Amino acid sequence: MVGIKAEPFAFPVRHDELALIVIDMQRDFAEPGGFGASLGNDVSRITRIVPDVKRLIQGFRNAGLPVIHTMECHRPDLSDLPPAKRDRGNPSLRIGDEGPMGRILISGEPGTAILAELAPVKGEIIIEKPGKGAFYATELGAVLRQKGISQLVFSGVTTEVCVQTTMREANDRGYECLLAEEATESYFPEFKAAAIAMIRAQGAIVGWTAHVDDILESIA
Ligand code: TIU
Repeated sequence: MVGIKAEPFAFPVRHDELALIVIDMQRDFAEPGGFGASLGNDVSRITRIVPDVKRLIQGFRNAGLPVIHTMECHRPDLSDLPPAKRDRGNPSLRIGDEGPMGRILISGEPGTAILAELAPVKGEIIIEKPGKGAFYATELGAVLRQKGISQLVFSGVTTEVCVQTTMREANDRGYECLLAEEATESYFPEFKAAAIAMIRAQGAIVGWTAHVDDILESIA
């Protein structure tokens, strides 16, 4: 078995147990007027990774490997939104408020949708999650068990928030995790760099990191 070229050492890939997770590539994080912008962030950084996320998704689709999309969002009645999350910081619009793309981070609203270029196709799983981690209060664990998945390639946003939180949740559950470097982004370049460094430090304490080209070559 030839592993995927990765840091801190080759990723011991088992193609029949591998899936791609695309974290929160939603308009709310990438477009003006959404949740990310309401927190004061420059959202233009996020759209720059769309081509790399797209070719990663396409590679998994071409290989017949599962692609799982997540969306950070809440129920319209806000019953899954802890007040501590709604009230955190000093956002110009809070979760549930009416914004230019509909209610901020609410399931089914236009702004909550996945970017059109990265939209899921028929048969792909979409996990709606109320937290930063994709395992908390979702069916993700059951879905992966049912599909016999034990290795996860990660992409999406933001690197140090929802992506890293989900990688840590997955790592503790026994999954081997590989982060696709060009297919993830943060509003803060220094946080992306730090997250990549801390994930693969100490002999892959949280997981591996690799370039999109090397991942695609392995599954081609
Ligand atoms: N604010 C921020 O960096 N991220 C989030 O709130 N959600 C995700 O990372 N998806």
